[in-house]
Amino acid sequence: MNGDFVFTTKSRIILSTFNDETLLAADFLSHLVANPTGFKTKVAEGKKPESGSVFMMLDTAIKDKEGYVLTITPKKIIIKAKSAPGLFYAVQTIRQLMPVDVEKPFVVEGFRLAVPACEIKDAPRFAYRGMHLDVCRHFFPPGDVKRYIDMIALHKMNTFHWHLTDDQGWRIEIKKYPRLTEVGAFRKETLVGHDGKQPFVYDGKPYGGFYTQDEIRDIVAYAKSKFVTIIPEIEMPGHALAALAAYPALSCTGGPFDVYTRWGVVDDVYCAGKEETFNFLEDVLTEVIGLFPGKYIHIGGDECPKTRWEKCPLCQKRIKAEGLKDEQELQSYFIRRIEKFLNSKGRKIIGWDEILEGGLAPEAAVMSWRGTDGGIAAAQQKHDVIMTPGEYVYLDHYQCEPADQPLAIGGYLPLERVYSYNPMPSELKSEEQKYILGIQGNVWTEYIGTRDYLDYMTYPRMIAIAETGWTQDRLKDFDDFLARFEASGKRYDVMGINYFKGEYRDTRAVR
Ligand code: TNX
Repeated sequence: MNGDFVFTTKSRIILSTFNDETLLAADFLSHLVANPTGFKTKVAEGKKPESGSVFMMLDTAIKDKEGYVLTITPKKIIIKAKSAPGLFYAVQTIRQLMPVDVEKPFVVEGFRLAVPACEIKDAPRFAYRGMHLDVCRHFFPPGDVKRYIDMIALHKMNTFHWHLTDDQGWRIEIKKYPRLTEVGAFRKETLVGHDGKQPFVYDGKPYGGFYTQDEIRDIVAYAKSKFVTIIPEIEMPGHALAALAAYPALSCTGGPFDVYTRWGVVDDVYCAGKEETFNFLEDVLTEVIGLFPGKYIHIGGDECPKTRWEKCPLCQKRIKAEGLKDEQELQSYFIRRIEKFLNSKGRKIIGWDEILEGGLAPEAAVMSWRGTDGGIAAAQQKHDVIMTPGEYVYLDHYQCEPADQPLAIGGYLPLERVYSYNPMPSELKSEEQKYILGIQGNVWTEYIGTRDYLDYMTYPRMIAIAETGWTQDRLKDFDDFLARFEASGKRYDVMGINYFKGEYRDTRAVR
């Protein structure tokens, strides 16, 4: 089909099913058009397409929950989808077909908003397509978080995993425990350079920040308007030093502690022998549940040294009383107990793959980060899995030869290698494959302290992850992806995204 559809002052957006959710997709398109053109496309309810307008309808004949059929002719645009997210993804596709100046947040004189005629029938490969952001090692203010969510939505991903607590900072206001943010959200200074290298050098600058509950509610609503679900992560039993600095009685030794100023893994963790620990965490999680409506709560579970538990009389007493074999099983007890609580509130837990050790909690979903073995094992045990292996999707790793790059944690993960990943492990039998819900990229921020550097590390590698989550493996082609990125890169320039512009190929690959 030839020609263009051109948005004019008369264009309307007609919704055949008018409700809060479909309206979000329509409003998003209306705003998109308004920015560079200066005119508002009215949203109205109606049963029939109109010439010069966009018609959106829900269609039960479309099988995939997030799928859509988009038909653009010079006369009109028709979008059909099973549900509102599908309408929204069709709008994001329209956006990608628009001239890049559509991204300008002001009126562009003489702007002709045209989209080429075409028909697109599309649906995602995986139901879970996510990005994680660590706001503990470095804090990113609400505006940066929303911008990150915008990029998730632009790339048709649907989940934002928000890593809110860790040794170096507690970032979420909890009304019942004000010291978590008064004390736990700030550290005295930060290590300079890589950890492990002695003598340690610190920058001498106090650092911190947190989100108030009002800010969190605002961000959750913002994400919802872009069909992004937020999974909050509250780390336990390890990576908890910021909380222990605020409430040292929750540790095995009683402290005192400082919010951590280095990186890595800390021996002091929540005491698994004290009832106070569980009371505290249940109180915290109760407030968290009130803020985040999604079904999953991430409880961490990774990198929890057992050093303190081995020596702690209360932890040892718990091991005996509960008939547990060892400290691994104590960790499993800890997670199961928290799971029971969250299940009783209608929520499900996700944890990092360490939660397999000592036995998985009955309903837990697993994020496989130490390679893919944890994900495979969990799927074989009929547990849901998100694939997020370090060697393919850890965007804190170097993306080209490190020599002339700003400091990063290590590793080597060029765009081509990210793109090459197939989240479905070949080891799984066909009936086990359904437990692989999808893929997620992780951005840990020990060495990422600014928004510019966050952009640099995240894009375009995030886009490769988004495509892997959406596109069937047999249709993926790196050369084609690169060629398309050449064009879409201009869009990110207009958006002010400081994406990496160096070597995208895996120069270490054995070909
Ligand atoms: C491991 S991934 C961690 C994080 C670090 C990251 C650095 C995971 C569950 N734990 O605490 O930030 O490595 O790459």
